[in-house]
Amino acid sequence: MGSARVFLLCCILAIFFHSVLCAKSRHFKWEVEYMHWAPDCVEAVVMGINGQFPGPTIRARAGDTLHIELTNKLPTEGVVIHWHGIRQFGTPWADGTASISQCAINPGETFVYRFKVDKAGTYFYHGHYGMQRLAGLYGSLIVEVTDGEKEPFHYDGEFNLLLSDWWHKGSHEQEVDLSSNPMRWIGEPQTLLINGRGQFNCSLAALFSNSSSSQCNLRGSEQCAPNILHVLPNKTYRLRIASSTALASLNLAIGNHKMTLVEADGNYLEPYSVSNMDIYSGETYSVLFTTDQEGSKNYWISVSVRGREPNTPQALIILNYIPTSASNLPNLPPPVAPLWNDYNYSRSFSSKILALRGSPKPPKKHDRRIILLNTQNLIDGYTKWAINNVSLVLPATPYLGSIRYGLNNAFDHKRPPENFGLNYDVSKPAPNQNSTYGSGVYMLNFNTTIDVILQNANALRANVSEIHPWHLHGHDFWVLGYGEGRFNEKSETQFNLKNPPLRNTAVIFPYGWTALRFVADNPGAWAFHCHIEPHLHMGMGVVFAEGVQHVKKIPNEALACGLTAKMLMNNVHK
Ligand SMILES: [Cu+2]
Repeated sequence: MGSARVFLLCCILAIFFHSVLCAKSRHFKWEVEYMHWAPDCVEAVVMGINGQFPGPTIRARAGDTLHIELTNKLPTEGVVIHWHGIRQFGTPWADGTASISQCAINPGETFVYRFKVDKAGTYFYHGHYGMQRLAGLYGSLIVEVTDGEKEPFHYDGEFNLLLSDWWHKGSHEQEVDLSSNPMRWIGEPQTLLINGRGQFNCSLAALFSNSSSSQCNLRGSEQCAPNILHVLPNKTYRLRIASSTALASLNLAIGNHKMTLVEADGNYLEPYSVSNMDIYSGETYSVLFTTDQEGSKNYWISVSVRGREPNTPQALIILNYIPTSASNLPNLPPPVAPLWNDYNYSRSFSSKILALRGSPKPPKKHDRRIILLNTQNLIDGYTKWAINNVSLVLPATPYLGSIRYGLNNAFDHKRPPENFGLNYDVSKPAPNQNSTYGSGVYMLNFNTTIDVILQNANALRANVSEIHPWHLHGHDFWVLGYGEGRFNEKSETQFNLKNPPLRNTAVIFPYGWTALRFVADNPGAWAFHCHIEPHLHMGMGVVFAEGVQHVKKIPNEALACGLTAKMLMNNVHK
């Protein structure tokens, strides 16, 4: 019997006997809608899925195919959902990026996201149109190892923490604020949320805080009541952590407990023991901790802001040792994060994240190196972020369709710049702060090795340089290294080619550079952008495309806008 037949037979058996021999298809029907909710005890309007906020958690096994039938129940705006960290091999139209992989789904319409989750790990999903992530469109996506496979570590139980930040001002007003002249910055979030829950007008740990905040008086059934993690003594637990924040960089700690990082962005790490950890927007982690502390007490898990002067209280939840009552508040103060601007601490933390021994290694050499300068600029007085002095404006026709079908005029055909001026001083505000809008694409030769050097610089104001976590769609990249100041050819000696971690998100520190390497082996058009949503909204991103001629037939539903819609109509009428 041929292997194809064996496979077919196996699948048929699987369907009949619910056997676990083959990968499964998992079907979901989702409706996205606005709804009233009180994520931080203050009633607001959030974007929910099937009446839930955050959206439902998807659990699947590596190799499964997900079918998510997404209906847009928003009254007047489009929607898409991006499956963050899933590479979409063979299904680039399911990446869920408006104007890049597909047309936004119109109100009342349905789009089916059908794709394979090929690699075990901790992932999440979120809106990728306008500022819909800030509005609350996100949820967890967890891919377990295939039956019979084992993780390279042991644990007795697991918890899932989806981190986000929350503003009381709605996302539409925020969008207008950011696009105004002068720009009105959205400011720091009112509340940090863990699994969509936080407390704005009270504190779980008021006992220990110097502020005048009152002790929360929650019964546990409120929408803002914290999740409590119930654990047994002397066991090892896995915490799956994902940050969907629109802005905040975070630090997480568990009172009195050490944590061991074992997975990041769906790739295994050399075990790394820490007492607290930084988490940037777009990153995911798995950490292990052992409940080896005094069992008659409970402990705080705290999440704090880093990298920006904090104006948001810590988010807190309780680690409850069974059989101690969960209503006994911990008697020690919640763990405090390192100082918000202690970047040496952040750099040291990030540079110790390394791939597990035996992980795939990067190619030794690159075929092409693209250097991307990150600056804040002005265009006709409007404040923008720009990459090599080009601020990204997304076109009306998604790139995937326009490149695949050779539709000229869908976007700028001028090649975006590969580098920036030799004399540019990254430590000072730019002498010429003006830049331009652009929609050009970095066309990558299929199967070549690309180095990207992200170069940070001074923003518009003197002595200001911000953190930017960059996220690549469609690929994982190796993080070859971080450095300070301007990257030059000698900086290459600092590259780690031995055990660099594979990630899909990597941060650039103030005034520094970060070097990434990836193989352009996934036919499609892919966003690469700062994961801080207001920064992306202000133009902080680029688009890569490779091997688009190898992309199979794109579903018409992904093309029903702009020039591709015209093309479809002409084809029908011919
Ligand atoms: Cu940014």
